[in-house]
Amino acid sequence: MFQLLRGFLLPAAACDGNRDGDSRYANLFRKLDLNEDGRVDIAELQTGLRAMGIPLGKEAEEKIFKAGDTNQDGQLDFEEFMQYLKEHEKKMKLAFKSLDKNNDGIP
Ligand SMILES: [Ca+2]
Ligand SMILES: [Ca+2]
Repeated sequence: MFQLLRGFLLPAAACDGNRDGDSRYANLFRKLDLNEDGRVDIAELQTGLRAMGIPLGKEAEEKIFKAGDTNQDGQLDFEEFMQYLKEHEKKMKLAFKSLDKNNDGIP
């Protein structure tokens, strides 16, 4: 989990502009979209998380996927993906902050 938070949040702390945020999401999305069809399905999400060293378990992965898939077509498009991350990044940042006791950006 820390690995994800680190790679994901530290660049954001350095430059907090919206455009940078979007390209960060786009990079992550491209990484997850293994067959490059512009959508991430649950298998790609699972594979991606595992490749990043974060096997959350089937149940948690399905929960994330369902929460993100707002039109329930079984795929996450970029918009859904970005929306999900935007909503959850705040929470992740808070969690990260509480771990980072001396505020140097490293838990
Ligand atoms: Ca795909
Ligand atoms: Ca969808």
